[in-house]
Amino acid sequence: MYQSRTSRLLVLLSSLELLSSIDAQLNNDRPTLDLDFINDALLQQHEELCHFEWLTLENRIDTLRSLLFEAPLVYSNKYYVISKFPHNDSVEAMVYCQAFGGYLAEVDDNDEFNKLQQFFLNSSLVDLVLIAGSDELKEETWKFQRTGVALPFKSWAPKEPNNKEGKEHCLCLDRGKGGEMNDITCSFVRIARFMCELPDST
Ligand SMILES: [Ca+2]
Ligand SMILES: [Ca+2]
Repeated sequence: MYQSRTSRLLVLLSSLELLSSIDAQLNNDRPTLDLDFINDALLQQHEELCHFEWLTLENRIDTLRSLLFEAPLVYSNKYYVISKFPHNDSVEAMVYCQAFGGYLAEVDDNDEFNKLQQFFLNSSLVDLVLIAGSDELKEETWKFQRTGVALPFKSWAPKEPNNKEGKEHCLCLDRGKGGEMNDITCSFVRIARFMCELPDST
């Protein structure tokens, strides 16, 4: 394989050599390649690539964020963003949030809950949105995954949490239940998205 590729290259090179010597002999008016032009074009392209790499790191992060998340809510110097796609499981959702310097949205008090609930209900695309909170380690003991701290605020929908089929150990806001809290499975749910809380919106 290597042999044949090398010999083909040699044939090609010698053909090119032959062509250029014929070209030199004929010295005719055939158009030739404008090497200066090609060189300038390549240089310009290179400069543009360098420019992109040096100047747009923040822009690229912003672009990526807008590709992955709906427009944010800004509240108390934080961004809250809802994903445009479902998560495979809650761990994956947490990794996405971490990648942007944040974590799954943690509801600390009634004010924050009201803001997030309205934000969620106003976002037309989403039926369920995963937020921080799990009772995976101990049933009915709800803690933030990131810190292990007990949830300081809950606003369960009627008849929730119901731990349906013994499989619901993650926390969401549920549009069908007025945006109140519901326990859901931590694994893939087609109609679910996730909400990240990203500190330092300034
Ligand atoms: Ca449960
Ligand atoms: Ca439930």
